[in-house]
Amino acid sequence: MTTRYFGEPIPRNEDRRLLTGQALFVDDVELPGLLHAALLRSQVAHARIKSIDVSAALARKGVVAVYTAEDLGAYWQPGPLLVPPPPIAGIVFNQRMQVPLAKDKVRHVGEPIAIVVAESRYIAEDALADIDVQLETLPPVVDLERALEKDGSLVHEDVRSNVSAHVRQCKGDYAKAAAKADHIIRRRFHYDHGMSSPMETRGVVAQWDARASQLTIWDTTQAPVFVRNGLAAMLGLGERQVRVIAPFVGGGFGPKIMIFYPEEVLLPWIAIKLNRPVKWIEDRLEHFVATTHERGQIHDAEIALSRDGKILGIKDVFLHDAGAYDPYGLTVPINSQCTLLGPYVVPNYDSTFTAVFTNKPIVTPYRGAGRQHGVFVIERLLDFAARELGIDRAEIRRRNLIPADAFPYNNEIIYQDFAPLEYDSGNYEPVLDKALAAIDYARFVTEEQKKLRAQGRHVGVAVACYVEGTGIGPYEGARVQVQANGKVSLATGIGTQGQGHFTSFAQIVADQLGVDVRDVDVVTGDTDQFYWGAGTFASRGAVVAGNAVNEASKVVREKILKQASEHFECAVEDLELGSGQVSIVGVPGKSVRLGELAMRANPMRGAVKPGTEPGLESTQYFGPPKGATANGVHAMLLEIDPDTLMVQILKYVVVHDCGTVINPLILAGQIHGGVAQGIGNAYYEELMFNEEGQLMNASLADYLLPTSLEVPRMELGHTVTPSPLNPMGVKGAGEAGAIPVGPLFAQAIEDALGLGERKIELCEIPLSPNRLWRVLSRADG
Ligand code: MCN
Repeated sequence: MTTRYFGEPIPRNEDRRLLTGQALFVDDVELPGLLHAALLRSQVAHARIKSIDVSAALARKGVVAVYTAEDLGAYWQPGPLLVPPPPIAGIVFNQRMQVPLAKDKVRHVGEPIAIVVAESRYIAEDALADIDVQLETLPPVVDLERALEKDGSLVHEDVRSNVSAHVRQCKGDYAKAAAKADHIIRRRFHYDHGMSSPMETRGVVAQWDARASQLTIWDTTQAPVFVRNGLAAMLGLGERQVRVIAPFVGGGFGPKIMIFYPEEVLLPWIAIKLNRPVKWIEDRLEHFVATTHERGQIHDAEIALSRDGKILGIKDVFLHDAGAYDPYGLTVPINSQCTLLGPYVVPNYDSTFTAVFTNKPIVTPYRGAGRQHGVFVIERLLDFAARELGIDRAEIRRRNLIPADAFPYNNEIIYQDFAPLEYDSGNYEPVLDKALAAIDYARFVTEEQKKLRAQGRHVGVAVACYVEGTGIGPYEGARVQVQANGKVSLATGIGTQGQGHFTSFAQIVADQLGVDVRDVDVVTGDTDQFYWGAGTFASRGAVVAGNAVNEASKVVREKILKQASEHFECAVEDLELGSGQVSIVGVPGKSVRLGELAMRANPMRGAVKPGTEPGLESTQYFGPPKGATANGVHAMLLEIDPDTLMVQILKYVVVHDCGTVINPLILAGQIHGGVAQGIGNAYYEELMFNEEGQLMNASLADYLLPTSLEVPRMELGHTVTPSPLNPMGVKGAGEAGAIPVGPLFAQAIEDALGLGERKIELCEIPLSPNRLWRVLSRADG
């Protein structure tokens, strides 16, 4: 097989449609008789519902229906979970799920109480003000530590505490290791609540065709098959009666998957009940309070080291803010717990977390899915250790890297997929070397920084390492089919939200079948096109769906060659595929086009020969035994103005190993996007809740997203350690950019301002200029 496309920076073939406004998004769906929905959401964080009177809203002209929990009958139940955790012995997990409309209590600002359906969104919004809800407000649980105080307010009374989950994982014997240590460094770290901000907010359109008994849903979901299966089960329909289409989705980043949102449960039910199509599009304010959040942890961590800077062990006790319900009260903090170990040899580890219910929006995975928090803790501990032991920051990292001959490397604890945390492969030192060389680290710390200081400039350097578990199961499938016109169609069940799947998957097919990459037509995210697919999350598209595409293409390739060998009456070995045809090697003019072979493989007459399958097509599945571990190092030169505390990134380097690369251009885009989000989460974005649980900055005027002015050009480098766990050797890359940016900022700012000499340490994220000013003023007394 010649690889004309695999590994090449092919421009994304979906971009023409996106850039010329041709791509369909959920809000573009217009249907005859379309109704519009708006939700009445709780204005308070914690209250008992005494009564709801919707009569005035119903009387408003143009209002078609108003529903509360009481109207839903047996349908009033939480939707299923995408990845429910298996029961694990010895783990406390008080899972509490959100219902579509609150009945007895509201538990966070933004929780839906009622839904109005009207002839227009304007009328629906106006009618919300007509609904009379009587609430008895309760003390809100906002602060993570106070949430655990005895006799305090309870988010879920039946749990009898605000503990959502409690998990301890150990490796070796930390206490013994600490007793022998030359240095023990303890610190407290805060990583605040945050959120994703996709360009397209969430949205659902539902249509019921009563004559065909067919429900069609356009949804901004990252997991259309999961939504189809869940709705079919909840509505008592056959799976074939429900079609879910996730058209182009303007960013997902995690929160558009994992749970069934109330709107996804309500709109299909309403469409059936009213026998009219209905649309709901989330507005930006709703996105701040009604789409799931992430982050919010407090770590008390300590690291034990030998005199020469070798890690002997780490102990970490942390609180994790689960929000009002905890569909993933385990997954996110387990990610933090595991990712803290990083690329380092940590012989002894003792980590305990308590996930806590609070009256804040629900926390689910968001790009990085809690890995940032673990990386922040270990990377900061290593910085402080380097300072205390008088070892260079890059050097202390190098001394502790897992050596290349130690793989597969078992970390002896359980990972987010509830399987043992084993790194399949890696070669960490060259990644570090490459990053240090690219940032010119040695010269900067020995010469350049002093020169700049002498000129009155405050420039700091930082380097941070991470590993990332990617490409976990369950399996994905793909169907590859050569059409009579010679073009190839590919269908997979995962959705796509901007990751370039239309191109990278086409590259795999094009190389296997010897066709032009533009002749591969890729369909994702439509349950009628492909029956199975868990969805796009955990950087698994390339590993899981990509390998399914490869397997299906390989089978079609074999079929093509067999068909052509019969056609030419020659051996398969004498044939080659290329330019959309099969040719006999060394015999000019002896070739047959794939379209013709496809027609021959689908004869209009005759019986199917025993042992053969008609058609040049194949459906294959791939599910890896466990996740593939990617790794990387980010390095940065940052200048800060000591008066205004505004920063400028002078240079940003990412060296990354995600195994074999399918498309370096797409990969670069993924890394850029991830770093941009990381920069936002590290420095600009801060969700500010007051003591009442009200989000005080729920607008893009007050919640600062980095723009193209704040996000620098990046220098990217790669090393390639193929994963042995899949035939293509790929590892995921979609989240990597976002993971180590927090510690990088903290380290660079400390270095630039010479905070180490003033004994000031930055142990919290986000580090907005305001926060930084508070920390510095506190330290200066
Ligand atoms: N890729 C590659 N070579 C590799 C690995 C990946 O060429 N060795 C390419 C893939 O073929 C794919 C892209 O990079 O086109 C991302 O692949 P992968 O890392 O497998 O990630 P997924 O396809 O599973 O996408 C999910 C991942 C996650 S978890 C989040 S969150 C995220 C992300 O991707 N959300 C995104 N990137 C995003 N990008 C956009 N624009 N929008 C989002 O919502």
